[in-house]
Amino acid sequence: MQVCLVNAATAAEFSDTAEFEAEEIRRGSSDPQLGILSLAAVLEAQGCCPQIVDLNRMFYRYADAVGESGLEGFAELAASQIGAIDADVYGFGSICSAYPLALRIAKEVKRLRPEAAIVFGGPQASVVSDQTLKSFPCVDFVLRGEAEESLPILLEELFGGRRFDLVPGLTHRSVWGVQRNVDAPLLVDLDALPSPAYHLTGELRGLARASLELGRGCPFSCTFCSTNDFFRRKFRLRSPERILKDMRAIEAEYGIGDFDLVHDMFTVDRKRVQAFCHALIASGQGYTWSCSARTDCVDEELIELMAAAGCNGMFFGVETGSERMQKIIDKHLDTRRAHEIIDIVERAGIRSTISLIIGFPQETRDDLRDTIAMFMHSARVPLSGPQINILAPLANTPLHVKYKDRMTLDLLCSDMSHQGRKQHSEDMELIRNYPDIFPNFYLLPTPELDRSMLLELREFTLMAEMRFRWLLGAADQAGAGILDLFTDWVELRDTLYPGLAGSDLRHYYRTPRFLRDFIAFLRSHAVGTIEALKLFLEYEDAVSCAQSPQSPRSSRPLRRNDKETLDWSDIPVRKNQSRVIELSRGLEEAIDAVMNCQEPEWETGRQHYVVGQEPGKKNPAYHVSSRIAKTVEACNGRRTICHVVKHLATEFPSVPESRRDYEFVRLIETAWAEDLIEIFRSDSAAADNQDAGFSMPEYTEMSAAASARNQASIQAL
Ligand code: B12
Ligand code: SF4
Repeated sequence: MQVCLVNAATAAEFSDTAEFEAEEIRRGSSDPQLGILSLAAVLEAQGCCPQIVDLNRMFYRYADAVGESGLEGFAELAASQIGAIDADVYGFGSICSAYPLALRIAKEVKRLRPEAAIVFGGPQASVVSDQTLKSFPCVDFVLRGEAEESLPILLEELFGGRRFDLVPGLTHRSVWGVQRNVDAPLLVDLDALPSPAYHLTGELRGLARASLELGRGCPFSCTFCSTNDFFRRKFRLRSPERILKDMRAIEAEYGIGDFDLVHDMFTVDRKRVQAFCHALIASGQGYTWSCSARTDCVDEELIELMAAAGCNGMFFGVETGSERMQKIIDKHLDTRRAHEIIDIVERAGIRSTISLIIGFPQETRDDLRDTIAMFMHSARVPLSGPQINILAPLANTPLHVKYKDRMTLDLLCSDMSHQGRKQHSEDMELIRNYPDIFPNFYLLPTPELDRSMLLELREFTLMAEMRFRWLLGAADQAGAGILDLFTDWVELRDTLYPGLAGSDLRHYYRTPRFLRDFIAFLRSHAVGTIEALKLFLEYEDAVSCAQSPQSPRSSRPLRRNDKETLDWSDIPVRKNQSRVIELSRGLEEAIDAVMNCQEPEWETGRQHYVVGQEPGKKNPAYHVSSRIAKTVEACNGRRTICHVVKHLATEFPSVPESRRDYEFVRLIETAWAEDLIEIFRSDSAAADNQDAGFSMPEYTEMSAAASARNQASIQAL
């Protein structure tokens, strides 16, 4: 019996190049999907070797080859590649966001392989199994819930007695119509499961971190959540020994020591979290890891222990900053305590992600204000990052059940369900025809709040925080808060681009135009006179005026550790397309002021910074001395070391001529040591220079003599 398992696509919804090329999206979608890998490991242990199809990787290969104009054809391509795999059973994983796509692919696979069985499983198919079988004849079975025990039973029946009513958790067709068998019993001992079959896909190869399942089940009952019910609220944790065993195996095979530990709510049981941390500390392995937590299930002592055990990231679903809404959605977090926990996690040196939701039916402007205040608190804390999502009614959650008759379909739905600019027209047709199967693409009524305002607020806060969090923080501090500032901003935005809506609006916030327009708006707004804000505006101007370097052509980067001797013809180039700027005051003081909600206390005058373009870096400005600034600025990709040295001679005429070569090459070396520049060598140019009698004798001798002074001189510069 041949089985082909297809994971749920989490990347295939992107319709323009800028979207699918975004680094974070690529990174997220290259993570292995543990559900499919766990099932594959179980089947493998029973002697069946399943083939795994990774739709995300397939999408990227396809998108890279065809570009955005050909993306519409992805479902057909995926189906033809899956259909080309000779299998008796095709098992599809599912996630709400890509459920229409999965069904379109399955329909085509069924056409190509009518004799094979199509089985769906995973979080989305499980909650809409009956409707799926009723509406999509291409799907033969849905195996609901955790399937490590039930999938082998189904396969046995498929190729044996075909007594499908004996398969727990199965929804299937019978002569009486769609039948829903009783749920499969819960898997209590997760240690008994084999480790995910990472080796079948090689997906971990080349990754910096690995996902590893820590456990399943959250006992809470938030009204919008779908996972609590899926894992039947039964909190289960794998033992520390078992986790450590898997970590060691992953490190040995793939060299990875950083882990994303998957569990919806790891911190429910304090004693077990402590036991896990003590085991990690005692192991002395030095692994690092991140996890999910609730702000009411941790305190300072536990957070410090987690940090000592290698925790480097915590995800908190805080959802709303409003006490009133906390009760309405059955989350019941103390929002003041949530603010404190963000600070405690920061002090422990752990990154935190604060996830928030807007668009609840009962939400008022005051509730929204509190949520934005929570967002801004996280934005002000350097190691914290806020996320804001528009509510998506996930199928069969209490919230969906309550509002299923009042859902509306809009141009732009929740980013939870679709993050791209355009939904495929065939998806749209399915979504329109089957609201019960795809409710997550709909929006709920928000009688107290204008829905288009909410959609724009989400784009605005998210993009502004991502691109200029400190400027946003200063603006928040200066006036009545970001929500009111946003209202003023939208008035202007609407005059600039009247009628901008839907995916065009989402796109606008991702373009440099937004930054330009918003900066201009702030200058004309009352908050623009505030000291810290003025400095951030100066910063944005300086960055936009400064030039990025050129990439040198046909040359190879030198590696510092190889200790190769530099040559006059080598080309030093600023790293990460960085720019060099000069500001009238210290950026650090302005950032401190925003972090602490105070007025800045300026202690310094003009300052220099190298500003890199490193995606995701919170403060990309690196403080340097004026000499290093001039040096790095001169490394524009068009000058050789020889030309940079000549250029610096004009910048620093007071340096005696006899010392210039040495001093200026030392500056280049220092910038290299500080990782501000890279040095490229064109082998032909080096040979040409030698022929022409160029060499760097003074530099190499003096450099050796000066190496002991290296550290001191870096600090002095
Ligand atoms: C890691 C994760 C991700 C990763 C990887 C996705 C993945 N599928 O693994 C990333 C970051 C990419 C991701 C993204 C999203 N995620 Co997510 N994610 C998770 C998370 C936290 C863990 C998944 C996991 O590894 N679970 C452990 C494994 C063992 O369980 P499992 O995957 O469910 O698999 C079991 C069963 O489902 C079943 N099964 C699975 N596949 C198959 C296939 C067959 C044939 C069969 C028979 C059975 C079967 O058997 C498996 C073993 O028991 C879950 C929550 C959770 N705790 O599960 C949410 C979850 C899957 N995500 C969810 C959502 C909504 C999203 C997003 C759409 C929204 C968002 N913005 O976060 C995006 C995707 C869209 C996008 N473009 O980005 C929802 C899905 C709800 C739903 N009804 O579909 C979940 C359940 C969380 C929630 N909020 O409720 N996610
Ligand atoms: S605490 Fe998190 S995982 Fe648990 S029910 Fe609430 S939202 Fe879901």
